[in-house]
Amino acid sequence: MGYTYSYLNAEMPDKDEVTRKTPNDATKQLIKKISQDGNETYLDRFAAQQPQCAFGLKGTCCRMCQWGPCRITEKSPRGICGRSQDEIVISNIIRSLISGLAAHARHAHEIIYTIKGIAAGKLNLKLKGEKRVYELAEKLGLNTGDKGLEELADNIADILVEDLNRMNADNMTLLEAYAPEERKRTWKELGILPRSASYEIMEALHMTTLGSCTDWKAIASQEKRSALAYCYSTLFGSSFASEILFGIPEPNETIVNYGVLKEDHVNILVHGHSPVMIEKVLEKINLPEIQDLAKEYGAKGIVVGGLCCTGAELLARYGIPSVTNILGQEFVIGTGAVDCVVVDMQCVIPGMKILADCYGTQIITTCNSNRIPGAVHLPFDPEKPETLDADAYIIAKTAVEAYKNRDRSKISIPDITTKAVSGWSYESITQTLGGTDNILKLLESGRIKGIATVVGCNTPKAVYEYNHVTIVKKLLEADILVTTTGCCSHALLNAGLCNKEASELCGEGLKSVAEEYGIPPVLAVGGCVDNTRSLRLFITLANEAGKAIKDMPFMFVGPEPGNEKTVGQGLSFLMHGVSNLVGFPAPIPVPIPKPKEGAVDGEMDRGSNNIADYFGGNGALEELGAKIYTEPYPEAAAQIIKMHIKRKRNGLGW
Ligand code: MSK
Repeated sequence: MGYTYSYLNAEMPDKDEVTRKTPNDATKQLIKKISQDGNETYLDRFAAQQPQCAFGLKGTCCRMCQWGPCRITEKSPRGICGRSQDEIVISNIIRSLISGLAAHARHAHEIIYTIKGIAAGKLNLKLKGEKRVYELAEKLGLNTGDKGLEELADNIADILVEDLNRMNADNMTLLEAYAPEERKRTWKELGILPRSASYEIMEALHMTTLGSCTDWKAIASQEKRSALAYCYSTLFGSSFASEILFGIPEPNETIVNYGVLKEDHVNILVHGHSPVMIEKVLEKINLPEIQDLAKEYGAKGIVVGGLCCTGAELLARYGIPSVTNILGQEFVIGTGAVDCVVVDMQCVIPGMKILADCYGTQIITTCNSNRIPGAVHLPFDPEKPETLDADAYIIAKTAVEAYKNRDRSKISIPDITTKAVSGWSYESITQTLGGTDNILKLLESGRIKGIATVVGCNTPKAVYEYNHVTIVKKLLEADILVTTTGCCSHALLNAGLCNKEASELCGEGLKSVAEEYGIPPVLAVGGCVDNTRSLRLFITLANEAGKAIKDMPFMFVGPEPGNEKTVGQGLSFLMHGVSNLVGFPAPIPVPIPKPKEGAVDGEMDRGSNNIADYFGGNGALEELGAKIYTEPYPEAAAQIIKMHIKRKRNGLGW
């Protein structure tokens, strides 16, 4: 029996329901095994947290000063300072958004300063993304002259840093270079053009602290400004910088899922978001002496597997098998076969270390922002990179040495692997499908009805991976092409939906396209910052059609929202006119219909509140041409997406 929250119009699953309905059999096996081993996971802690705080779930708790906390009820409609529900709810949302913005900015900072370190000759790494460097140089109007690759990359890095840090009112350079003209006009009219990540974080915190802004609409405008800073400084910034550093990925075939781990091999997992240190560690793992060391300890070899977005990036670039996502990180430790997890930044949950201690797994942290007590810590700092090579060597050696400490009585690896094609970039999608003009023809003819980017985290509030997989299967049946990133991509990869044979699950139109062009119907485009690749595709296709994006049959879908970073992901697309479908109510009171006063026939009044009406009603629609739909039940969610795409096609006369 799950947990019912009537004031959210939603139910949440308990452990039994997750075990029954989660789509990956490997997960089912591991949930049972970990329980039998007497250990707990997030599922047990989620149960212990029930019932969850109604004020927190609705966003009506204010902790932005030390007078409170204040909670909004019918009896107390204002906080002690006089703040209303609207001001509190929108302030909570913007604070989530800028936390996500700060996380992606930190990611961008590490990658961009790595480029600068290479250009300065301080880092023993090579730039692999020559193509992206020259494209960006041209797009940003740089004088290439007789500059070498490193110098040009350094010039670009300076521009990316400026977009992170600008304090004056100049426009953001990447936004100017990549945003559609129609949108730039819209944002200018709305007065929401951002300065930089740092400035908008500062302003958002300033506006929402005690005694600052009490106009919820002004805070909503700052929300939109911050979302644009998020999109163009930290998503585009991180994604482009990674491509400069590691190259633009190419599609590759590989094997994924828990069964890639091998009992008689050293199993090393890599986890997080910023794979600079890992790049070096991989180099060291391949050294003959490290391979020999593994054999000395009795292992037949070394397996490297990926978790979360570092996993998604390595899968995209090198075909390194990915295993699972944020909520699978405890399950994979429960195999008892993981010798070491090397983590960099973000989405590394404390529960993983607790479980690692139960199964004798070594954790190594490589980012000063992500320290974990009891873990070996060897941080990478692009501004002090002198020890990078030596540290990477120690990490590779420590990981291999952990094999000899493994408790062999607790090993059980689900024998489940899945074939997948990954590594789709903006370039490879457009080239493989015959160019943007041809993709447009496929859309117009209806062989592809629309494109949905289905992305994001997992949440304990939904059956693990069930929403991701159920929604996408329904979209494929309806001839809707899917792009995916991040934790959602792991669910879809493991479910076999990123495999060419998944064309069998598609409607006739999409099936024929997948077979003709040799693509899977779900294109895994990388880690969460690589949502830019789908956004660029939407921008170019709309441009090719001579339409605004808001008129095109596209949608952003976040079926299992979890991290604070997801707020900005959805809003980035919303700002461009792409409507969102979110799989669980955001911390905004849900407008629940109420019996009409004096009505005798059960007639209801539509429920309403300003913030829900803005994002899910006419407010955002009138300003941006897009809105946010919320639907926790995946079958109903798929129906909403199909209807949305159909409406857009009707509008275009397609
Ligand atoms: S790892 S941000 S849980 S997608 Fe990027 Fe997954 Fe969300 Fe972290």
